[in-house]
Parts: sequence; C-alpha cells; structure tokens
Amino acid sequence: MKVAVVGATGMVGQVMLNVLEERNFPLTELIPVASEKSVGKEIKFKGKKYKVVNLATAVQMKPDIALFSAGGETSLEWAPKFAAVGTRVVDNSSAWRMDADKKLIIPEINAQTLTKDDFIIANPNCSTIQLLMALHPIHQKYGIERAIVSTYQSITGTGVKAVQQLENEYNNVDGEMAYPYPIHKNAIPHCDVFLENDYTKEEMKLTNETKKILGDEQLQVVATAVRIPVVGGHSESVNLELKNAFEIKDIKKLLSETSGVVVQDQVEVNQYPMPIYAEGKDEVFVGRIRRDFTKENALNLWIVADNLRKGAATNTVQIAEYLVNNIFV
Ligand code: 11C
Repeated sequence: MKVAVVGATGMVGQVMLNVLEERNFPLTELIPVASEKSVGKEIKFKGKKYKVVNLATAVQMKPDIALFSAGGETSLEWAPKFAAVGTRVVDNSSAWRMDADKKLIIPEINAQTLTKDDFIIANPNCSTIQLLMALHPIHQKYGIERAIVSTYQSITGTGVKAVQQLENEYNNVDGEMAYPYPIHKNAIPHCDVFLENDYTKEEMKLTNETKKILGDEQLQVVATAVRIPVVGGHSESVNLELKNAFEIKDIKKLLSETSGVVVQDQVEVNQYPMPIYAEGKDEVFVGRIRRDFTKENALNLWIVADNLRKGAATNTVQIAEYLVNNIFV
C-alpha cells in the first residue's frame, strides 16, 4: 500500500503517523504531504526518512490511500483530485461528512456499508465518535429517544495554536490567540463557529452526524459544546431517554462487552473516566453510569476519549485497515 498522509506535519497528522507505525499498517511507501512551507522537510517513519511533498506531487504519485487532516478547504479542493487517479481518500475534516453521496464511518458501527465505489470516505467529528461508541450498543438494544450532551473539550481539538495560547497564558507571556478569550482558568461555551440557530457548528455536528451514522432520523440529540483548558481528551456528560425499560447493571454489562469501550465505574474507589487516563489510548472510557431519577427510562453517562486518537487518527487508520482487508482484496 502506497499511503499519503495529507497534513503530515499537523497535530492529527503526527498522531496518524504514530498510529500507522504502532498498528504496523501494511504500508510499502509513505508519502507525507503538507503545505508549501513544509515541502522538503524530513519526516521519520519506522526508522526511514521521507521528504514532505506538496499536494500536486502527491496526486501524481497515485497513492492507494490518502489520509487527510488538512482542513475542510483543502479536502474540498484536493480529495476529488486524488479520487480521480484512483486513490481512496479517508478525510478527517467536516467537508464531506453530511454529503449524501459520502459515507460517514466509525468502523465498529458501520464499516460494512463501504463498497468498491467509495473513493472519498468521511471520518466523523471527534465528539461524535466517542459519543456513538457508547450510544450505538444502547440504541441497538433499547432504542434511544433523545440524548442531551454537554461536552468538555480539549484544546488539542483546536490545534497547535490553542495549545500555544494556553502555554503563553500559563507562563504569563503575550502571543497569538486561538480563542476570543483566555482559556487558562476558563471554560468557553463556544467550539467552532456560531450558526443561524444560535448553536455552534460543533454542537450541530453531534446532532446531524449521529442521525447519519446510526441511520435514524428520529433520534434527537441536543448539545452544548464547551472548551476547557485540558489536553488529553474530550469529556461528555450525556443524558439518555430510552424507548424501553432497562436495568443499570445490564447497561454496564452491555458497554463492558462492547469492543473499543472500557467501563470505568467504581465510585466506591473514586474510579471514573478522566482525560489524564484516556490520553494516548484508543479506547472510549465510560463511567458514572446511573439512572436519571427524574424521568422514566432515562440514565446519565460520562464519556471520555483521546480526541486525537479514537476521535481522529485512530478512527481514520481503522477505516484504512478496513479498506485494505475488504475493498483492496
Ligand atoms: C474540536 N471537534 O475539538 C473539534 C476538532 O470538525 O473535525 C475537529 C473539528 C472537525 O474543536
């Protein structure tokens, strides 16, 4: 497999390279791709050095797979150019997610919908991926009527500029701002841009991507997305109203038997998911699983995952692995 990583010098791109290496992805040639200012730089992968090339050169090299994490505009312009030379693109931006002709994939949930005709495949938003890893088995067994989600999102979701902003504020030095307000000692209820309905784009991704991935237009999700001064992962407080009666012990058992999900829920020893434990891991951690005593058939969950790994790079690489094992054969 000739694999291009588009955005190889970015935060998610770097994690993609680590994940490809760790999972021993069957790669014969790596094509690191980045913007003109990084062209010619060397990237080390599995002990070998590779030179960064630009997008046009990468298209000419006709990779089998291109993993994109270079922003929506780059994806909109360049993913079709790669697809036209036969490359399968797995795109981590929001550009193609809601396109009716493109599949939006979490491998554990809907990879089986992929066919030989799919050349541009969308990777969901990080907050959606971790949410649905926990919600999918519950929806299948009990039916989810409505989900109310509040997120506590890592600054790494914004990128390197935000990590630098926090560092500058922490050290009391001036610098460029990624957010309209200080993030140190703060919580900002504003992730991605505001839309006409007064929700943010990040909040509406949770609503719309959930319906598409679970194939259920009736499933209601309403979200508030908040940025907090944390690295290591996104956390989500989730209230679910189910269509059918349940026992909490059965929900815990169901989640603990779900591949890619780890239940951390022993409050008697203060065990619950936190970003400091999720950082660097591929699993989605679920805890604080408890009945909502204000409503019938309702419960609360706390879901944490490393947004750069399962929320981005790992999910993208898992899709590529599915292509290798099922589409390229
Ligand atoms: C955040 N979820 O944490 C975003 C980052 O739509 O792929 C990824 C944005 C996206 O702000």
